[in-house]
Amino acid sequence: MTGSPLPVVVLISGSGSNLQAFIDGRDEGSLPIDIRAVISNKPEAYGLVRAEQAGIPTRVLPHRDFDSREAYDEALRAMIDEVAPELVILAGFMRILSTGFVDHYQGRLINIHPSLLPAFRGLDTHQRALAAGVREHGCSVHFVTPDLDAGPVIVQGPVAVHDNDDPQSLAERVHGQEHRVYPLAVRWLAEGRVEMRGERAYLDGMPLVTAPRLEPGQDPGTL
Ligand code: NHR
Ligand code: GAR
Repeated sequence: MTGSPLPVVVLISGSGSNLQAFIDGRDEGSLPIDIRAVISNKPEAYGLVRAEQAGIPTRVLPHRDFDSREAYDEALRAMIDEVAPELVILAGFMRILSTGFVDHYQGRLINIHPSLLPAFRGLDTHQRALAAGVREHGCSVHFVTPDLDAGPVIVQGPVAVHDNDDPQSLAERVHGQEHRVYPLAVRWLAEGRVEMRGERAYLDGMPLVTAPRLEPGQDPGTL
């Protein structure tokens, strides 16, 4: 790996299994990032333990301490900018972010959403996918724009839906793909291969008219 690692901050609310995938990639040398801080809006998030075990500074910013979304987002922005990341990664962060916050990090803020966007924006995606009877589900890494779950997609990780799936079994299969595609997208950003221009994502200078898909079992190096 050449060049200096990309400074990032990871925002979480829960288990932090995607955070763990970043830590593992960093430790294995396949992901050139410097995780400057992990920030959670929930003090009990298990991802904070994962960060501490990996020697990464943690911060907690409970949203209940603030009167408005704007006040919360202002404090969050100050906390992030203190460590000067070039990329802010939402990894199971469950708070909607105001337009001012999103605009401040334009092109430097990404999320993983548990559906094949534009299908199933919002919450409870696995249950809704099963109720809709789709044969294919998955996850999408996208640049965050003010419009919820509507920013340009960088890469998707499809999974097959099985006849006997329940929301939990389906979520587990999607998680397997999340832990493959999210580090891949971050690596592309760290290598300068992906960027957002206007309302579109570009890979190697080419507009992503349809997002690349990493199939289950496919080697990420082939994309
Ligand atoms: N903010 C903006 N402006 N745009 C996006 O695309 C965002 C975002 C903030 C978070 C992640 C997202 C997802 O992948 C995300 C994308 C939380 C909610 C939500 O309704 C919706 C989408 C996402 C994250 N949150 C409730 C709220 O009032 C709280 C829910 C809870 O605490 O359980 O913020 O799906
Ligand atoms: C992931 O499945 C992610 O796609 C989803 O939360 C989970 C977090 O898991 N994100 C959202 O639903 C955002 N609204 P993790 O904490 O183990 O990484």
